[in-house]
Amino acid sequence: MQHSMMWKAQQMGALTFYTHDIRAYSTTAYRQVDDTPYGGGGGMIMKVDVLVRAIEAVRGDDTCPVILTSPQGRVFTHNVALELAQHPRLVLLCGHYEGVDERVRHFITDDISIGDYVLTGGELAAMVIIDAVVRQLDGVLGAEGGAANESHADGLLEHPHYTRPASFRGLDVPDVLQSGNHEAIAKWRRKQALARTWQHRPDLLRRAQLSEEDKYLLGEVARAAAEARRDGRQFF
Ligand code: 6GU
Repeated sequence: MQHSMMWKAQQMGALTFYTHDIRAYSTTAYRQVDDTPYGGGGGMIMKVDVLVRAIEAVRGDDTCPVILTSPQGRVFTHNVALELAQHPRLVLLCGHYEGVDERVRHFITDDISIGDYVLTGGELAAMVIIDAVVRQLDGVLGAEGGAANESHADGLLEHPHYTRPASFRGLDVPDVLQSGNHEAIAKWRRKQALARTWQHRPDLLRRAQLSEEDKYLLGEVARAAAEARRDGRQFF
C-alpha cells in the first residue's frame, strides 16, 4: 500500500486504508484467536466471538459490505471489482489457518475467492481485491492508461504492446504499428485481442459482445490458424 499506484491513490485522497489486528479483539491472556475444531480432526478454526467483535468494532453503525476472503467464496472478477468500487467503504476480513467458524457467515455480507487454488491466508487475496478495486476509482489511473479500455473491460484480453527498439535480436515490431495508419492499427489491435482471447480464454469469447466486424476478423484468425496447423507452422 506504500508503493506505486496504491500509494498515489492514497496521496490523492481516493482512499484511506486501515489495518486492524484481529488479536486486539481476543479476550484471553494469550490473545488467542483460534481453537480446535468441534468433531476433531486437524487444524485450527478462527473463533466466531473474536471475529464478530472485530467486525462490529471496525464497521460501527455503517452498513458497508463485510467481505470474507475464502477459497469457498464466489470468484473475484472484473465485474465484482466494478461492483465493489461503488461502495464508499469496504471491510475485508482475512480468513486464516484452516478456516473460520461457520457462524461468522451471519455477520458478513459476502465471501470472495480470488481463484481456484488455496492460499495459507487471506491477506494476499485481500491485497489483490484492494488493488483491482482501487484502480477503478476515478482519477487513480491517468486518462491515457484509464481502466475503461483494457483487458477484461470489454470482455476480451488486450492486444500486444511494443516500444523502442523497433528491432531486438531479430524480433521486429509489426510494421503496421509503425505505419502511422490509425485505422489499420486499430483493426490490427482488435484482431490481435480477438486472437489472443480465442487462444487463451475461449470461455471469455463465448460471453463477449462481438460485432459483425469482430466475427469476420475471428474467421480470418481461425482460417490462418488452421492453415498454419496444416503446414506445421506455429501460429501464435
Ligand atoms: Cl480469498 N483465501 C484463501 N485462503 N485462499 C484462496 C483465496 C482466498 N482465493 C483463492 N485461494
